[in-house]
Amino acid sequence: MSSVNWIWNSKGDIRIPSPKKKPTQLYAALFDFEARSEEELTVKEGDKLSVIEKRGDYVLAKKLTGSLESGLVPANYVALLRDEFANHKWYYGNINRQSAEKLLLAQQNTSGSFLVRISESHSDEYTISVRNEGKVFHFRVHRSSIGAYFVSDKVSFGTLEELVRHYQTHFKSLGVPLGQPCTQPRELFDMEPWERPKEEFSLQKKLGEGQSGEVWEALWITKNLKVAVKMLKQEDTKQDEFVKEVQALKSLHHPKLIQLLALCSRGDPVFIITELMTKGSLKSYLGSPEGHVLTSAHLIYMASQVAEGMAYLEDRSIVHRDLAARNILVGDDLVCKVADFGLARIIKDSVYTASRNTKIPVRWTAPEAALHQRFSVKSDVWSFGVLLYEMMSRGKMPYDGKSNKEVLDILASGYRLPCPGRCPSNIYHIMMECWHADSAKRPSFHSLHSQLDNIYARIYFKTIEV
Ligand code: ACK
Repeated sequence: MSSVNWIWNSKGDIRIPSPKKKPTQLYAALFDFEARSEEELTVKEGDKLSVIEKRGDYVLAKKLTGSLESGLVPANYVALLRDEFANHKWYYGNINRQSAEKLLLAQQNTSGSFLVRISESHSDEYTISVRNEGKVFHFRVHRSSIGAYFVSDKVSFGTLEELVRHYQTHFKSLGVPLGQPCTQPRELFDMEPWERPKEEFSLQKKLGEGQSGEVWEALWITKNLKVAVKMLKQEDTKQDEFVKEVQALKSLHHPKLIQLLALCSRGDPVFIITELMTKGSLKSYLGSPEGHVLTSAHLIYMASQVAEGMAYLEDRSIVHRDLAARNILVGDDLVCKVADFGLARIIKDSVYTASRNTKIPVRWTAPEAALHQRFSVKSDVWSFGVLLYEMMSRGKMPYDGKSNKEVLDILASGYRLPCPGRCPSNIYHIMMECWHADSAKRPSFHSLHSQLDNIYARIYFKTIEV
């Protein structure tokens, strides 16, 4: 087990140390890019950049010559300079299949337009994506054991450039002609549709204060739609936190996850526009008169929806890291949605190591995450158990009266939260499974969803009593 230097702050929360710095990587800009906001970086084709980190569809890059400024650049505007391909117009580096298709099918491209990208499943291989008669075809470029490039094992090439040139002149052997390299649309295809002017929103009622700023109910005037506006003061927010939250929200679509609708990212404060949930957070709902009359059946129905939303994140290896009743929003007819992806990270490995001085919600956090920063889908499952406890106890604070340090100590000695009064034993059994000391033995969100759904169905059809 690694020894970690964690420190208690005055409130008893744990602040976690910075991980070791990753070496920077050298990139080149493939196209001119004009910054549209302060957090973006203007680059000229050919500029050499060091990439500090990837953030969704963007990279945080620093110029290596001239002004030495840093900022966000769309990931498809840069290519890793580990190879000679970065200088080719057809080389699009690390873009996925979907983005390649979107680009190639855009107006400015025609049959024969093509690009080469890094293969999604094998990072040392490439894929040629070609447009032909309104469709996009993808050809995997394999590497032989001696490093040669080939599409068909009948003919191989020393470099990717030779391979591309070959197929540009030998149309038939690929089946579809390779013509001109794909050209970029002038406007940015990803960020623009989300960005709206602030004048389109009329603020109507302050709903409350979240961790990162005020939340308002507003009217989206042009759409005549009631929405929630989360305001982020630039001085209070780390720009990178904001970008992470937005990137995570943009790519996720599920009826049990709060949907991002628009952004006003110019000026201060920044607005994040999401769907409005009429009953507010589950935490406050549980404490309201309406919340007090909820039966176990209602609560199980709601918990099952949360598990469903979390199963969607589980499938994408996305760790929420702050799953709790305060981050679930309730709508009409007891609809529940998972919100606040401020702490979410898209992870490639199954365990994410938290970075920087992130404050963690100890009472909801699995011991291996609180003590050793081992955040994973399974640490979210632990938090789901605590959320179930909050629900079944109608909003009680978990481990009430104990300090964060005491909580960690008693958990280490095997103690677990007790069964709340009126909580059916099969639901408490699920909570206890979520709190298994061995994270691998905790259930998946898919299994939690189906267990809760089954229990709900059995109550509903009166085959069991609670
Ligand atoms: O518990 P609440 O009433 O529900 O108070 C908090 C407050 O804003 C600060 O987070 C409420 N809130 C946050 N997002 C939304 C939303 N999308 N719809 C409705 N209320 C929201 C939350």
